Amino acid sequence: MNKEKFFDAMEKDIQSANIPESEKTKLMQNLLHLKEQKINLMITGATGSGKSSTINALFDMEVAKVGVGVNPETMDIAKYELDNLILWDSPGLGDGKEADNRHAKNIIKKLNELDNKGELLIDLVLVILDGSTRDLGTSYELINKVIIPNLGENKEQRILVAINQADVAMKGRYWNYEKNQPEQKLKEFLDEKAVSVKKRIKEATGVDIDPIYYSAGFKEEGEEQQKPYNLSKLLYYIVKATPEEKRLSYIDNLNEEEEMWKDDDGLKDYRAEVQQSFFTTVKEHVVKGAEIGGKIGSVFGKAGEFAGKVVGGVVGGLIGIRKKKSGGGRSSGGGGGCYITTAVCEYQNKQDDCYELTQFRKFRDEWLLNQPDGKELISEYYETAPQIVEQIEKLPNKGEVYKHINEQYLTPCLAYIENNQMLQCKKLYTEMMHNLYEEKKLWH
Ligand SMILES: Nc1nc2c(ncn2[C@@H]2O[C@H](COP(=O)(O)OP(=O)(O)O)[C@@H](O)[C@H]2O)c(=O)[nH]1
Ligand SMILES: [Mg+2]
Repeated sequence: MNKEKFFDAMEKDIQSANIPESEKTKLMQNLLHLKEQKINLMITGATGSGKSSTINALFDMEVAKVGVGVNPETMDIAKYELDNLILWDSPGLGDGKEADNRHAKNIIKKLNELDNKGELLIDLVLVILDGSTRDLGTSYELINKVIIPNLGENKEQRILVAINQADVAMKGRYWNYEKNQPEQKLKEFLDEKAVSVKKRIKEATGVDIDPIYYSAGFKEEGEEQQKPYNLSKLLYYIVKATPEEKRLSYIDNLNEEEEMWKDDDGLKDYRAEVQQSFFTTVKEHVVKGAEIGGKIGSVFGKAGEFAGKVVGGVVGGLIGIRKKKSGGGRSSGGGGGCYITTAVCEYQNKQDDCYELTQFRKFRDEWLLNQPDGKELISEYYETAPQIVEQIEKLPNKGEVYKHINEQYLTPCLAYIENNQMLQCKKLYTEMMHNLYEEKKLWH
């Protein structure tokens, strides 16, 4: 099947956007630059730890080209190419002395390889540990002696450690198969395991790594598919650790089965976080230098929806988050960029071009943007506001919450703007964001 690609959707959006040609040119240049970015992800770990299962769970492997190594020295490392996403599946240690020596040599070589720009080829190494084995000795050997010494300068930024097979970490006990999640006992066991792995690595190398645990799930002949657990958390870790410019290349290649991404520890809304990461890349690297500011959502509406469909709910609406939810009536969210004010106004049945929204947008674009910390504040706002609104929308008493926000913050802010007390307005708005962000944690 020939899928439409995310970059193509973005390109179409740019071409048909209602913005000056000069801005289109800039956006296209930025987009072309991003299109050339390749991610090289190495996945390593002991044979049987679940590398293949993990790759299959995360990515849409049907289109993967398998690179067959002809060179006996590199034959052990399998290469998969999914557009700009390149996976290197490399055995870790534990296959006997001779094989281990060869694997170590191959990994070291790969980690030191440079791309055609003279930069390190491998962006990120994901080390997979088998959570069901007690003896992680060879894995520590792999991490502490083979990988970490060969990561170059910013070691912490190039390695992730993930403990797989969380379901059978206590031989299947305390795993709730119905809910597909660990019971408290197993949770504690896994948390401790993560802490002890962290400690062992820190002691041996001084490098700080926070391992996560998950289950890649599995399918056995004649049995029901066991779904992954914390797969979205794993993806969140991977995306966050990937250089910003390269992140969009994941979008086209994620596993489209929504079921795969559903079960996780719920400590964060991982899918929303991933979505935010992609959004940040669009904002910082596609829109860079182009004067479309608040129009970002209206320009990339289609690409946003497209991304939502393509990745089976992982990315959700991406850029058009608010737009999508409102079923088309709202050009606001992305278009206007005042998520919270828009939500409040909408709740009061006010139009997108109402007096309040217009004032707030003017405040943002004509005053705040020109303040030394303005850009940063606005950028932070784009990161957090959609999440806040999304949470409020789920609350049974959202009307009360909007009313409270309006009385406590927006009305006084508007009064400040009218009196030309911009600094006070900024102060109160910032305070509101901070408070809502903190309160949001209590809403789950
Ligand atoms: N119970 C359970 N089994 C798993 C999980 N991940 C992988 N497996 C099983 O572990 C075995 C080895 O997995 P595989 O992906 O081939 O490991 P690789 O050698 O590292 O590529 C297979 O039988 C998988 O079905 C998991 O999360 N839970
Ligand atoms: Mg394998």
